[in-house]
Amino acid sequence: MSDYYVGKKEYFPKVGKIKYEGPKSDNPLAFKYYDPEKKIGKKTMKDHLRFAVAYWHSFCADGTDPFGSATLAQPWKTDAKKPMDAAVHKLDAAFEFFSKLGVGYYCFHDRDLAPEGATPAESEKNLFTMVRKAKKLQKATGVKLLWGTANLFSHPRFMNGAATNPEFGVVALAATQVKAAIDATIELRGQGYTFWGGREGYMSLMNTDLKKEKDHLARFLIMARDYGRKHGFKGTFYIEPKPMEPAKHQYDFDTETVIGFLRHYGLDRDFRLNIEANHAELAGHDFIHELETAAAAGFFGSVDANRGDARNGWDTDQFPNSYYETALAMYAILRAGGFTTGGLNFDAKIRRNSIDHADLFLAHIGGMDAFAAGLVIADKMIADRKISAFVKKRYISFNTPEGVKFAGGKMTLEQLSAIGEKVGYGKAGLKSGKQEYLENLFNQYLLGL
Ligand code: XUL
Ligand code: CO
Repeated sequence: MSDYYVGKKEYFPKVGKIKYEGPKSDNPLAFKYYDPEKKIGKKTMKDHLRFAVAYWHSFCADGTDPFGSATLAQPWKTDAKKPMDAAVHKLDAAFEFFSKLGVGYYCFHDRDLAPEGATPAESEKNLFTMVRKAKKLQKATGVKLLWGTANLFSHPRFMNGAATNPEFGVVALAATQVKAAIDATIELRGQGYTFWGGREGYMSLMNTDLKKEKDHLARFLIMARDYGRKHGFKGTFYIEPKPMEPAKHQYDFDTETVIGFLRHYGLDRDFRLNIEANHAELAGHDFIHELETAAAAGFFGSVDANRGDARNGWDTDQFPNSYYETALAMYAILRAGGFTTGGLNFDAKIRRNSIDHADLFLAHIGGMDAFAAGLVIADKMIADRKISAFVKKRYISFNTPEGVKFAGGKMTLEQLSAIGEKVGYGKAGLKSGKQEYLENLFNQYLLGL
C-alpha cells in the first residue's frame, strides 16, 4: 500500500506526494513557495497557514451549473452502487488527496460526508457511520478537522430559510442537523464549528417579519452554543458573513453587521468570524477590509480562502492566485496574532472545464503557493516596520497630554472645542497621506520575494 492512500483503491494514481521544489522548478506538481517546515518568525509555514481542503467543492460538486450538467469525472462516485458506498469511496479519495497534497486540515458539511436518510434518525445514523470511518482515516494520516458545519440550504425544505424559516417545524428540522453536526465535530475533534447563513435572509420584505427572523436566528445560535459547550466542544463557533446569494439579502451581510448582531444578542464570547474573500467582494469590500474590521473588534477567527472575478457580481469561488491580495491578507492576519483555532480553508472550486486528473491538485498548489508567498511578503513588511512606523507617526499628535485625555474619555466637547480655537485654521490638517509612496513600497516588498 502506498504511503498516501489508505482506502482499497488509489483514486489519483498519476499524482504522488507534492513536494517543495522552489521558485525555479518547472514541475507543475510541486510547490514553488510553500515549504511546510520552513520557519517564518517563530512558526513553520505549515503552522502559520493551517491549510484546509473544502470537502464540498473538491469531492461533492461535479461541475453542474445552471446551464449544464456534470463534467467532472469523480470516479469515487461512479464506482459505487449505493449512496453509502459512494460516501465511503469519496472519503477514501479525499484522504488520499489530503495526504498527497500535504494539507493538515479539512472542512465538511454533514451532507458532504453522508447522504440524507429517510428520517432524521437515519440521516444521523448515516453521518455517524461516516464519522467513525473519518476518525480512523484522521488517525492513519494525521489530517485533522478544521471545522464542521451543517448544510441547511440545499434541500427544498429550506427554501424559506432554516433557523429563520416562517414554519416552526423546519426550524426544528434544522436543529436535528445542527445537533448531529456538532456531535460529529466533537467526535472528530474539530477545532471550529461554522454557521454560514445559506438561506437565512429574505427574498422579499413583503412576506417577511425581519425582526422575528433575526430573533429566531439568535435564539437558534444560542441553543447551538449551549448544546456544544454542554457536550464538551471547546473550539470556536464561527459565523461566515455573506451579503447575498442565494437570498437577495442575508442577515449575516458583512463583518461589521455580524459583530453588531453577536454583541446585540450576547453571543460575542463564543463566536468569531470566518471571513471569505469572495463574500467580502460581494459586500463591496476588499478582503483586507473584512479582516482588519474583524481584528479591530477582536473577532478575527478563520478564513475561507478563495477569490471572485472582478467582472462578475457573483460567488465564483475561484482558487486564490493574486499575491497582491494574499500578501495584504497575511499582513492583516499576522498583525491580528495569526490563527489559533482557525486556518485557511480553500472554499474554492476548479472550473467545470478543468477536467484533467491533476487539475484539483494544481488548483490547491497554486492557492497554497499564493498564501505562502503572501506570508513571506507580510513577514518582511512587518519586520521592516516602515509601513507601521509611518502609520504610527500619522497619529503622533494624540500622544500629547490633551490627545491622551481625549482618547481616554476624559474631555468634554467644550474643552475639545477650546483647543480647536487655539489651534486655529492655519495649516492644520494639511499633511500628505502618502498613499502612493506606501503602495510603491508595498510593490517593492512584493517583488523582492
Ligand atoms: C457559500 C459558502 C459555504 C460556507 C460553508 O458561499 O461559502 O460553502 O463556507 O457552508
Ligand atoms: Co465559505
